[in-house]
Amino acid sequence: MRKLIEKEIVLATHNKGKVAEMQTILAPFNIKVRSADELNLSEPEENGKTFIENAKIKALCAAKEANMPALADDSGLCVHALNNRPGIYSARYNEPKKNGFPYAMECLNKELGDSQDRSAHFACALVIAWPDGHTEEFEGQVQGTLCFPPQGDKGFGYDPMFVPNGYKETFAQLSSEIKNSVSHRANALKMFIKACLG
Ligand code: ITT
Repeated sequence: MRKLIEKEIVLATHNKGKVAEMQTILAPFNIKVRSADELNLSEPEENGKTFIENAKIKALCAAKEANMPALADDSGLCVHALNNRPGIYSARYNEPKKNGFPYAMECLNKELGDSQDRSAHFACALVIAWPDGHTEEFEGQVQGTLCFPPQGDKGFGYDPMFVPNGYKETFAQLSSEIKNSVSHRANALKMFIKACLG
């Protein structure tokens, strides 16, 4: 396991919600965290078959372009009654970037129909890559239940539909402190912090 000795990294993501959460969780550590938008980094094609493969593509591309360690997050919502779809295709499921997440969530709810099983999990693969091509991988999950109609306006993406186990409100209603302590991203970041910053 390679430790991060550099004092500056780039987050290889163009998703502002992810950037905000990752910057908050990494704030107590003494590292300067830059964003991909800030450094004008390109968006490589995500043609992997797993969260880890896609995170690796993004991290390696950003590390080479920025010439500094890059931390990428590939994540998604896995709905159990739909065989874990949309999964790695969550950002492409009914084109939420074009049609909005309310529409994607409505489609998801329609697909579920009258299924009694509303369980789901968010998955997050984190890969840190160095400019020399070395990578380290971490995976986190959070289990929960999907509700409809969506509730709350915090967070991003599918948060208004997702009630994490042990809570009665969605990630979009709960405080960012709670989401950032129990989420898939928080769980993966805790592993990264322990392994690479500890
Ligand atoms: P980058 O590739 O630039 O990181 P992206 O948004 O395309 O940005 P992904 O390919 O990893 O990122 O897709 C993740 C999808 O899963 C996207 O639609 C998110 O909205 C959703 N998602 C991931 N984490 C989430 C979270 O914490 N809350 C709600 N939705 C989430």
